[in-house]
Amino acid sequence: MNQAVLILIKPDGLKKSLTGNILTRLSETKLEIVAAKMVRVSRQLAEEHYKHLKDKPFFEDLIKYIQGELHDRRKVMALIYWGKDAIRKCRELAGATNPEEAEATTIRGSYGRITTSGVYENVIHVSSNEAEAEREIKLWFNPDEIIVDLYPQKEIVEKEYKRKAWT
Ligand code: IDP
Ligand code: MG
Repeated sequence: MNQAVLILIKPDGLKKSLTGNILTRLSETKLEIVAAKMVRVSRQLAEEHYKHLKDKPFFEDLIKYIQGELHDRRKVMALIYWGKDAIRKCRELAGATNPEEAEATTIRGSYGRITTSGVYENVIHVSSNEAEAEREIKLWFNPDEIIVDLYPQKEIVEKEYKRKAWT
């Protein structure tokens, strides 16, 4: 069954120059990358992405972490991988949420750490199931940024829509 999954290379992954290593590891899955971009993460986007954790004691630190405030890198790399069993394959490669518990051969086991203040710096986000993947992909991407049609879409005409153009 073909699935789409949202991958984020988190600010610690970018700061440690791990983008190439992580993408190389993910290429073992033989999945197809169907979207990729750098994103400056607003507080609103961060809170919406992690809304299932809103009541956790680490929520505020998590929001700061994904916004890059702990690493002086205010960006993440967002990608969509697509193909057979994409979620299971990517989550297996990513490893456990707690980087100290993640198998040493996984991405989080290789590159993650827990800071002295208790932040799980686990370098990568991977959607946890199909419903979450759809919710997250629709949050992070517009349909025209994805090179396949993942979900039903419509055409809209926006009047007085302000955007930047090349001078
Ligand atoms: P996942 O990223 O493996 O799907 P989630 O439970 O969805 O795990 O948690 C989202 C993120 O929140 C984790 O990747 C990690 O950065 C952070 N997190 C989760 N649990 C803890 C915790 O107990 N302490 C600190 N940070 C946590
Ligand atoms: Mg999760």
